[in-house]
Amino acid sequence: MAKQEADNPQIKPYWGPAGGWGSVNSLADILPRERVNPEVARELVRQNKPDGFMCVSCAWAKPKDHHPFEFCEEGGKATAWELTTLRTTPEFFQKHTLAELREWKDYDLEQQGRLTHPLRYDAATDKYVACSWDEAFDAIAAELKPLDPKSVVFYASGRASLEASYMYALMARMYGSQNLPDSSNMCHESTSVGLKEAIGVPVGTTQLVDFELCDAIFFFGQNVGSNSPRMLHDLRDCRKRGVEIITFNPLKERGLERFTDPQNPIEMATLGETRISTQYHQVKAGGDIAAMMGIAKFVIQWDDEAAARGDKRVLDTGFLDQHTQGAEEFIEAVRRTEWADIERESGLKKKAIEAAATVYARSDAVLGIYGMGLTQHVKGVENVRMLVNLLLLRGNIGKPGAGPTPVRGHSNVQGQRTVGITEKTELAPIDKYRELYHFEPPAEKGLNTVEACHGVIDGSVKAFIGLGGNFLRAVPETAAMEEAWPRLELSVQIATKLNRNHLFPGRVTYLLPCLGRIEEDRQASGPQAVSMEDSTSCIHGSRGKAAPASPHLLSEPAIVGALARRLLPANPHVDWDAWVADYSLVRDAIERTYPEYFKDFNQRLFQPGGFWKGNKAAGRVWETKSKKAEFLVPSDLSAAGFEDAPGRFRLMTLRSNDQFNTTIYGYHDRFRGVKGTRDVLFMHKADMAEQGLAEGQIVALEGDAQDGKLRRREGLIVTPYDIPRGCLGAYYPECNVLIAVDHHAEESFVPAAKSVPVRIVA
Ligand SMILES: Nc1nc2c(c(=O)[nH]1)N[C@H]1C(S)=C(S)[C@@H](COP(=O)(O)OP(=O)(O)OC[C@H]3O[C@@H](n4cnc5c(=O)[nH]c(N)nc54)[C@H](O)[C@@H]3O)O[C@H]1N2
Ligand SMILES: Nc1nc2c(c(=O)[nH]1)N[C@H]1C(S)=C(S)[C@@H](COP(=O)(O)OP(=O)(O)OC[C@H]3O[C@@H](n4cnc5c(=O)[nH]c(N)nc54)[C@H](O)[C@@H]3O)O[C@H]1N2
Ligand SMILES: [Mo]
Repeated sequence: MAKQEADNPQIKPYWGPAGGWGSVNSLADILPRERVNPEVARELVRQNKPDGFMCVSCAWAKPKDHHPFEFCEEGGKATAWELTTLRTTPEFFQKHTLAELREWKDYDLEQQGRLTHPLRYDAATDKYVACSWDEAFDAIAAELKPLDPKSVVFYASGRASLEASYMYALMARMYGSQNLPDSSNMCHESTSVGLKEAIGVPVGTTQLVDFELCDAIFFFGQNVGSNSPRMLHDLRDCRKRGVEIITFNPLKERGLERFTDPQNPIEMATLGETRISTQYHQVKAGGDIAAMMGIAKFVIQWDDEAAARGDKRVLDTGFLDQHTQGAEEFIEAVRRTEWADIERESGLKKKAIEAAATVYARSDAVLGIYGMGLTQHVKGVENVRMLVNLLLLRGNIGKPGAGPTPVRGHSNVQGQRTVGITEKTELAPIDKYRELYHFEPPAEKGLNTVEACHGVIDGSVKAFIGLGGNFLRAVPETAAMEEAWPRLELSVQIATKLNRNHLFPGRVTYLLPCLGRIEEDRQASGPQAVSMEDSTSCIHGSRGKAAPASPHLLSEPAIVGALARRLLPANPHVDWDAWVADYSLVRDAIERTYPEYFKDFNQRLFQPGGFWKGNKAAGRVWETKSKKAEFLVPSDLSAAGFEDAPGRFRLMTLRSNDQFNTTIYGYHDRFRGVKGTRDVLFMHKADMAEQGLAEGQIVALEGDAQDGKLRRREGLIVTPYDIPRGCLGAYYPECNVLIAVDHHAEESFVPAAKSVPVRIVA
């Protein structure tokens, strides 16, 4: 397929709802482009259903009582993307050197279609050439054996199944490496750290049923219309029950404003729509701690007044006494905080915060839903802790209809952490590994994503294995990372489509094509199923039925098993071949390793709605240091982690409605009114005037990290937008070049992609 240029840029406001006809049209647009085969229609009906396959897009929960079509626009696009009939064959690679392909856009690379053959990089011609699987595995094992395992990174991108992930983590540790970062390190690691410290579990405490029981939802920094559209059904049902939805987001995201259900013929025919948010607060990027402090301040003030009158208290004092630690200190800190500071740091007026606090104070069961708008900040962990503080004040954790509800990204990112893909020793099942497989796992902490980037740049990382993903494109510091990558001794990528990371070879380089989840996975014992864990800790089986994109593809478990067998000394306690032949044996191993989560794993694999792994905090058992739920006094009202200064802006790097992370489906961002381009800089009109910029003017951004390094992104179109003063918006991954690798969340090391200090260069 020929390269396709971005068409005719057009930027104008979008007035329609999320979902609706726009969503059907957008799907109708991508299906022919991907030249999908007729199987797609059949597969879409099986999506997210018991005994069907679990969507490869987001991790939102899959209901027990499903809709006739349990997929959304984005899930439909993801399915079409995987089932495309386009192919990236060895002939394609014969025609193009990597130097040439590095000039292509992300969109054009993936648009070539599915990879079909295992490939080796040939430095003499600067091309990939087809090779046999045996050659690839032998060469990779031969390269890895002499290396210090601590210099090898085993990345995972959040999509691979529980079975593949368990095997991958075990292989890495048996080899001697605990360098097991995954996309979670760039995403919800602030959740995993913050919730664990505060309430003793690294994940949200709620399930789908809590949407039926809540009476208010506080919604922070998550773009539901683009990134987890199936949740719009749950939100709409909440609205129909009169649940108040209070949203905090610098941008007026359409999915949080209005929704027309594309699956409801009456809504479609009448253009009926549901108003989603009942209050919409355009908080400054990094302003959520301040906003939540303001809400807490009102709640505490009203509680003082109620106590003085002898009325029912506003704080849940019984809960605070019995279940929490640090409440007095936190309440004192809230009392000390000045309104002027809250207003300045949140960008919100006291009156607006009072309106939100009023809803909070009168609701008995509140969900706190959030995404990257909280986690991807220097104070991302404190953002999460502050949301917990707020929920704890009124006992909103561990009761029906209430609790923190992080919206996870990749479809199995939470599950990968559950089954051992983690760089943290305390999260690895060390004792079980010893007991079941008789080896001594690495004891010291492995590298997270940021540390792995440092290692690539400083040369201490010698080899990189990627189980999916597009690491080089997803991480910060693009220029230095691309410059350093070719110094790797070994670069191995397991992937379904060609992406930019693949165009940066190491000394030895292999690109290994794998089956996608929608495709039939046939092994010695017959067709296999795999499993994943959704955002609400429910585990689902998934069975692919579509014909594989090429006869030369291997499944992810088969690739990991084959490599492990060559790399590791024989161990009578691990039969990799038997596991590859029958994945139910891997599930047995997972059950033996984590009996508390995976009891009767194989029997429950296809339980409708998934089976719940359980959650201590949901039952008010707190596995924290103090054995109570812990308050935290935030260290700062701003989550940005840097001072404001004249000419310095907070850049939010965003996803469009036409992408899945680094996979670019197209050049439209329907909800934000952008057509035909991704080179957009969203900016407040008053800031434009102050900077002397005109609409449509082309500018560059420069990183303002104050470390003496030049980081620059050219060619952005200045676009007036409804965005708080001092904040800018532009698309990820093209703007990652502006992010310093050291600009990350404290403690969790999540790159702080939602407040990047930048300057505009006209
Ligand atoms: N179609 C599609 N689905 C996806 C993905 C995709 O790329 N495409 N990606 C998947 C992945 S891996 C993930 S992690 C999720 C990501 O899903 P989200 O968590 O929604 O992530 P973003 O799109 O980065 O947008 C975050 C939202 O936070 C807002 N925001 C930015 N800064 C702040 C702030 O300081 N405070 C507040 N309150 N809000 C802020 C932005 O305006 C935006 O609406 O989606 C998953 N699902
Ligand atoms: N500036 C900025 N940077 C960010 C973010 C941000 O908001 N702003 N978000 C961060 C977040 S939340 C995340 S999760 C990361 C995402 O980082 P990654 O997970 O590394 O990136 P993806 O774009 O999801 O990976 C896409 C590639 O995965 C491969 N792939 C797709 N399906 C499969 C499969 O079934 N198996 C295998 N083996 N490969 C497959 C394809 O080859 C495709 O090219 O980016 C992070 N980076
Ligand atoms: Mo993510």
